[in-house]
Amino acid sequence: MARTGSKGDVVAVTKKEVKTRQPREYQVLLLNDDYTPMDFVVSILETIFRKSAAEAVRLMLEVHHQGRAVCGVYSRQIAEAKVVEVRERARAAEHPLEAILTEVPE
Ligand code: TYC
Repeated sequence: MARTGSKGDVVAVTKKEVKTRQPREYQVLLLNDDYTPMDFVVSILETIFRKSAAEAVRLMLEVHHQGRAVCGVYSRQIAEAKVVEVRERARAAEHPLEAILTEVPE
């Protein structure tokens, strides 16, 4: 880019740095409750979070015992869609299962 300097001469202006940021990532967590059947949670983990049968059982038990567990890490748009999908599937089956999203710290 060319600009006119203070004495009227033409000086070149060069941008030294282009700052970039990694896109933020979001964890989707499932929350425990006393009513949602274990096999329903396993099927949510297999279908919405694409876990193997063994990993789905392991994660379901982690939620059951610890109260919550990270089930996947996604872009914000995908993470929000997963939370909505869990809620819709759970409500359609009349289960209180809840999912939440948290930002992965930079
Ligand atoms: N605690 C539930 C039960 O005993 C099972 C469960 C696991 C519910 C994980 C929710 O996210 C959950 N039936």
